[in-house]
Amino acid sequence: MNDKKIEQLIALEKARQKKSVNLIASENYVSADVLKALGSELTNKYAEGYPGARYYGGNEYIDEVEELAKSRALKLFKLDPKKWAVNVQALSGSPANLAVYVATVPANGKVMGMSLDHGGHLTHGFKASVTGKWWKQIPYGVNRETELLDYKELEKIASAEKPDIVVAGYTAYPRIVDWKAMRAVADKAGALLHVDLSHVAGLVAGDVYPSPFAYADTVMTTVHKTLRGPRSALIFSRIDERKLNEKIDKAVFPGLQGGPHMNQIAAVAVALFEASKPDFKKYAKQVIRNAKALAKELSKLGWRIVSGGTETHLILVDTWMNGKGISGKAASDLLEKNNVIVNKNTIPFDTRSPVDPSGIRLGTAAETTRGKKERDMVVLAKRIDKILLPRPTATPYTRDARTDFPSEGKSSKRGGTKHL
Ligand code: DSN
Repeated sequence: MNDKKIEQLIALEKARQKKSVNLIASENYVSADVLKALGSELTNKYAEGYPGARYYGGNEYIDEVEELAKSRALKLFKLDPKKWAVNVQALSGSPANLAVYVATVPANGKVMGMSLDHGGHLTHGFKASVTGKWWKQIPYGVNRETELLDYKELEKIASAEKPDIVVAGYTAYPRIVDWKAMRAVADKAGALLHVDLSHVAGLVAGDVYPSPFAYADTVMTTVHKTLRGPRSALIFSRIDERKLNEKIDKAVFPGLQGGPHMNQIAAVAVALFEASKPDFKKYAKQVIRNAKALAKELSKLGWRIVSGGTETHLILVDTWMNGKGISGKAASDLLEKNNVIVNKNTIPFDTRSPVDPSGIRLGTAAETTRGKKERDMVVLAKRIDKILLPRPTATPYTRDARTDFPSEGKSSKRGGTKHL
């Protein structure tokens, strides 16, 4: 590159990625083919509009790229193109969720979404996001005792509040979501069911996590998490008399965006092609195996795992443990100094602040791409434990913890695990 400064920064970032253990639950490593599409000449092209109806000339091949991305997206999630449509132009998850609300929720309407501190997302109606300013959030969370979704409780909220849309799908919920039960929640209010599948889309594509499509009206997913593609988003919608697909297309363009990023859309198509291969199913299975192995070993070492375990790629660790452990920020900083990259995260009913919460979130999608297996996770858990403890303030603690790994604790339900 002639721009030596940027060339150097890219090289430094590449080296940082190489030397770090990446446990950011929302990150992954794309293939060389995805990178090639991202860095291609497609970035030069303006393509406002949709295939066959563009506002600029010269879109002959661009149209084919977009159609290919759409047909691959529908095929990957086993959707009948007569019943489901997909928009592939949204730039990423937040604008995609915004487009869904613009298309479907009236001004000042209600968005029932999980609170951010329980594992929702900014765009599920959080007050700092425009989705919480233009619409009213009806928040919900997990049960204090089980740290799981309590669908009957959610039904009560939906009945009382009558939201226009119910958002299911989370950023820090390590468990399988009962999509049918979420449909029942939406039905209590006569609301649309919108699923934000971003975190687990790759697991659904790999057939290791239940698909929400039988129950949802709209499904949005980013492409860059477990799906292992570029930063972008897909918005699926049912084709029926409600014309959700047409409204969503209009909300994306011209509602919220101009020209789509066609290099990105080509890279999405490549990632969808890769995710349709048998190897991707093996990958998705291994992602969950690795998460379970990491959670089990951390639990064995005495760390409290929120909800007692995981059924996905992600693990929420209560590092604070009511003051007997270490705060989420301190844990994340300490791990980073030792080249283990995680993010600090609130845990449900957190007593600390989002900037220095009680937990950290770990995910195995990126390290599984690098070929890591269960035995590596055991080593990694020990490494994490060693980095975090002992600290000057560390005191031995015993913590009652619900766990998926009862043999590691003292009793099956709330087995105290000792951490010295
Ligand atoms: N920021 C993403 C995550 O880390 O979960 C969600 O968009």
